[in-house]
Amino acid sequence: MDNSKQDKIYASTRPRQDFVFDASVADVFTDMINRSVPGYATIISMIGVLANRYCSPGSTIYDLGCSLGGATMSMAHHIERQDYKIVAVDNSEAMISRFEKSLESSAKKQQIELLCADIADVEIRDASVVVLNFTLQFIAQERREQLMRRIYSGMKPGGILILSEKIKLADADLNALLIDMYHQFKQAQGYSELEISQKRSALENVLIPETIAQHKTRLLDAGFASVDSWFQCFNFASMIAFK
Ligand code: GEK
Repeated sequence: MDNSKQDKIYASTRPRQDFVFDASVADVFTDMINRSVPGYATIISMIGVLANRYCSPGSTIYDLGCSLGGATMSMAHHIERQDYKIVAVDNSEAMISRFEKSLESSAKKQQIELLCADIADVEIRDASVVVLNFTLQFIAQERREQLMRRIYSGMKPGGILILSEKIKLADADLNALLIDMYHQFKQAQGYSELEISQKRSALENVLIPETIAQHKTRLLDAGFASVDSWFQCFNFASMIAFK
């Protein structure tokens, strides 16, 4: 699999269409997410470190919305114990088939189960670590609360949820500033103004960001004992919640 292809999807003018995780996105996804999510590499590697710390004997780890398996593979490489498994889920056939292919030659494949499914339909059981790395933002807002409750009830006491999201800020001026800084970041990553604006418009109805306060309230309401963020760069953040 060629994971190094450059993302040129929005480089020339194209009719406005909602963003989907199809084959053309899956083909360039590694490049796309690295150049579009500030701090992605740091978050991925810290997910591995956290998973090693919280993975308990015989437990299951869930990577919900796994795409090509960035977080799954980081966890598999960091976790020192052997008595665990990772269930990696994505509802994009294009993502799962590419991830499956890349796993064929991996020494970690015994540890990992791939599911092409909607995360709303996956039973969460005996989970010590649950990862939602930039996935919840694509779930309809009215479905988020129930998902969090299901995740919470499938987790072991002492387990952690890692939730990374594009966020919005309550203050309109600060929100505008962070979006602006983010667009400068994308330009520095080599994206043109046309690419930035076409992608933004494609994501408008698809990626619905919330404030950190909204996420915290939902997680606490779902039963989590404590929640805080451990990473933020511009309007991208990652939170940890303890059961
Ligand atoms: C990473 N976590 O590299 N059920 C299953 N999967 C879904 C659903 C759903 N309902 N909705 C969206 N997805 C990855 C990056 S990308 C983030 C995650 C981004 C999947 C979707 O198919 C896509 O692969 C992933 O969630 C979001 O650490 O592109 O900004």
